[in-house]
Amino acid sequence: MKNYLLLCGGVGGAKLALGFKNSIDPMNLTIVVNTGDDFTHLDFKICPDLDTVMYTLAGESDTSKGWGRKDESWNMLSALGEMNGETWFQLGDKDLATHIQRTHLMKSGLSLTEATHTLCESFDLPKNIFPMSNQPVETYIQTKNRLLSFQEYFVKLKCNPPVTDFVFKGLDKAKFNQDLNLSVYDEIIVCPSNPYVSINPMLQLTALSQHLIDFSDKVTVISPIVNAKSLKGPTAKMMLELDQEISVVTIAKFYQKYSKRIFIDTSDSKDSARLNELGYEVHSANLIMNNTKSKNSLANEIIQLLESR
Ligand code: FO1
Repeated sequence: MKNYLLLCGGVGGAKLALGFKNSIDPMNLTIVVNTGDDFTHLDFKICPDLDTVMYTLAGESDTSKGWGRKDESWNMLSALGEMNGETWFQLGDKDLATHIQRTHLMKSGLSLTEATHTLCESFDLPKNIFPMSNQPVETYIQTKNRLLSFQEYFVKLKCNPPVTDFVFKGLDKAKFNQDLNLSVYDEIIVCPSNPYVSINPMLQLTALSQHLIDFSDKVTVISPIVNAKSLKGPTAKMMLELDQEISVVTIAKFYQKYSKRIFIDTSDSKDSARLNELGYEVHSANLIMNNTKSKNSLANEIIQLLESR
């Protein structure tokens, strides 16, 4: 079995990561997660994408919302609201325990990777989930009038302000996770996550982006655009605001220097020839992962193809 590295954002990426978890030995799977959405809220260190991946792989996620924990209660948030505290970012009681524990672990000196692995252990998960960096990188959204922090844009303003650009702070100090050795991976999968705000922060880390450029034959992109729409979240809306065509072609152009292979949904097959022209080997599959079977079968299709390469 080959060694697989998954580059993963939140909800869409976590679904494919679960398909991989169900299909291969954890020894052969490493999941690197975006931390550009991380922020400090009410003095807690919150890592939404790491938690989405961790909860999803542990079978603990709220699958209807995509984020947070299943069977959640909201007593703390209600009590906080009664005190006129900040409730725009909804923290469930069980989810809050994760943020309390992570903040405590990091204040006592653990790196984000070590804190993530301690949390993974408590969810009976192997230690194969890694933050993209142990140093903070913060995603900001440039809108016409204002530069917004990611969660202000995403949660407080519900992705409403039109986007003109993306800004990443902290890049002068941040390094791609130095606990990982990129040369051990045979195949690198770009999960169906938002290219602009979930994968882009990782591509700002030179060691990773240079590796992807140097080994682009090992990199397979799974499109987050299906039937010319976003699978989830604001990808299509952002494309429109950036004057880009809402299609798999825009995804392919975004990753052109990093990848030579793309999986698109069968509903987008009409664009195959244009993707070939951009230098891609194109594979069609069902990319809608709305149940365990479809998550597993997409992961299996990708694995079967790449094992035979
Ligand atoms: N997303 C929301 O749309 N509203 C929320 O109130 C919210 C709370 C929240 C709490 C913990 C957590 O880990 C994630 C949370 N998210 C919430 C999701 C999250 O902010 C975004 O999905 C990601 O940052 C984008 O990948």
